Amino acid sequence: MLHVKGGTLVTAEGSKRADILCGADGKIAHVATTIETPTGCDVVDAAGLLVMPGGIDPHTHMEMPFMGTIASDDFYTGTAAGLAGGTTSIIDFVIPDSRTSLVDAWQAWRQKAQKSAADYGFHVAITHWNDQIYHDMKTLVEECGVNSFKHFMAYKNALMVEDEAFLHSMRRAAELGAICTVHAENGDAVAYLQQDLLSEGRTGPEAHPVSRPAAVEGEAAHRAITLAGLLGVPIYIVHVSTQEGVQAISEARLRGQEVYGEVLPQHLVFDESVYEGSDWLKAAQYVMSPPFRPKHHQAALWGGMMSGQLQTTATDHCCFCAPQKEMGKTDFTRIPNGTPGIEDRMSVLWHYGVKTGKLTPEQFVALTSTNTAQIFNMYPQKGSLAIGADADIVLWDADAERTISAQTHHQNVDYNIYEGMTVTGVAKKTISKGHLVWDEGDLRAVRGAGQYIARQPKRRNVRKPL
Ligand code: DUC
Ligand code: ZN
Ligand code: ZN
Ligand code: ZN
Repeated sequence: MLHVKGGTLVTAEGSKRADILCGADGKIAHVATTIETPTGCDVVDAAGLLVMPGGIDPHTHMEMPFMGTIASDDFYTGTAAGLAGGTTSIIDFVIPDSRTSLVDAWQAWRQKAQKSAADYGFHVAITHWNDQIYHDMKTLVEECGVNSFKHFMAYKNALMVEDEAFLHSMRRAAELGAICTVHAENGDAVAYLQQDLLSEGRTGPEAHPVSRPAAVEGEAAHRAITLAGLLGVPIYIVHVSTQEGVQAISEARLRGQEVYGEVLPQHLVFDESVYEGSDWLKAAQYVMSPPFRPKHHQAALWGGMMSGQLQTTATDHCCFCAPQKEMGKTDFTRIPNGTPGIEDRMSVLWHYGVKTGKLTPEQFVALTSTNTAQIFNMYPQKGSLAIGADADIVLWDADAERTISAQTHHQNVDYNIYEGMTVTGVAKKTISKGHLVWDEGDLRAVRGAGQYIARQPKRRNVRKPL
């Protein structure tokens, strides 16, 4: 048992002074203004700290096989790093190859994730369509605790889904009470522009953003929303990075369509200038998709979060070390796409969002935890501080500073995109299922302590089709 004493509770609904008692079952046993410490119960001093639901990162790629290599953070190192940054749950992605059934792939990912130090769930990627997939989706939703599917409109000749298959998948998911998520970039256009650039001899990382301009995301976001609208089903767009994307989502929501959008903190902080300069590796370290954009897109992303048109933040945490990035030394299209960041999401969002006055602490909780729990139907088990919820809690020091560096981070990767950045807002202590796993610099993550989050289907208001 753990008594979190003397802190200020912050949830998506509001803030109040209160104590929390975490039970031996890993759940919140009691919440009250003052609680008497039961005998034999450890006390965690939260005086002067904000006590918030642990972060949920709904978009990570631990040990993901991708672009001829495997992401370097595995389920243990990646989730442990998350705990050090206040994130207590992830939703990762099962990426089936064309020879493996969805259910077998899900099983293989469950196996890999056994080493997780924090709780985890899975979205399952649908890359094509056939009768077996139709049946497997039902098994996944009804027997495997999967209530979301992923679609890549990018990565032609690899993960890219055709529109017809996407429609089949969206209809099937809605029938089952699952939600579809989508990486919105026009994969045909990207492939075309990549070839164009290579044929002009533009082989370096500075060509990467040129091959995936904002319009490529805008078109795909519009198309995904239109296709979902044809069927009257909800859609969740991952890593929205452009004004065009925000606009497409906002307009659809104003029409009454159920559309959600996710933001990555790195898109709020970095712009396309990261690809300039003579240091090849440094530029390659920022190669991810969607790429970093001209600066003006950041205002649209902030506006979307402040107004509630964008609901979640994630990291797309996908680590590749220098030798992996160097696979694309002579051809930018072969640089493994991905940036690390699970450990830094909450601090970076607090520093640039709450400290600047753009977001309230309550909005911060909504954006880092509660909205995700609600959309993916884990609420109130996750994303809340209610009695009976999982005791996943972060004790936040709103005034402490830390300087981010690969020298001190816990992510299994040899660089940090935020290297040298000093941020205000630090996870002082993290509690996972009632256990203190991060205590002011002391990481006590336990390999295998993380449990699978079986997510139930959610019957949604299927709207009238367009
Ligand atoms: N984008 C990345 O940068 N990495 C993993 C997959 C993705 O869509
Ligand atoms: Zn059949
Ligand atoms: Zn993506
Ligand atoms: Zn991703």
